Amino acid sequence: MPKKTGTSGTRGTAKVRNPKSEIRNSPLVGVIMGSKSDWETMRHADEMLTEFGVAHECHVMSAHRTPQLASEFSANAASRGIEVIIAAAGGAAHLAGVVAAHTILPVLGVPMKSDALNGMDSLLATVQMPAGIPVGTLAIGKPGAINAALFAVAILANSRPELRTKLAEFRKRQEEIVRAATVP
Ligand code: RP5
Repeated sequence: MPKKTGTSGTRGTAKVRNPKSEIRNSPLVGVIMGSKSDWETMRHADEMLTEFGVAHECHVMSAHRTPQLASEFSANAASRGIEVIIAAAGGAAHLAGVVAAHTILPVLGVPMKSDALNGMDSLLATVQMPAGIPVGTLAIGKPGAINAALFAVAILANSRPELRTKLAEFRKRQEEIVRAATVP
């Protein structure tokens, strides 16, 4: 059963994930997605941010179904203390680009795997931003969701030594798992 995601990003009633975060109590990362149907993929970003103890929030909002909400959320994110936005969408996936147009915060785009074109449409719509308004685009689907969270952690770690240490430990654990792996 997917966890509940709110849509009230600009109204101060959103649930803060990881409220006991040792990094900070108010959201540092805003994770938004075009549809509730994206949550099954984007919960992996939520889980990774939680693993790193980064306070964040998750919302459903759409560039085409709720354009005003998406614009307000992006325009207000920096003043609310958010430092990175992760935006996921599928199909004609313009959410990350629209968000990036309204903020100078770093925006990471995650293309969702679509039924019609297996996510190629989402990938191209997210990655092919004309020069001037960048969207840092990750891989299609679950790997992109996980890496968007890790990328956000890396950005935040520039000014937070405790996060830098956690990221280095994460890499070390990953390396140890691969080194210890055997095949039948
Ligand atoms: C996009 O359309 C969403 O990001 C989603 O990936 C896709 C399909 O949405 P639903 O029709 O499942 O709500 O806006």
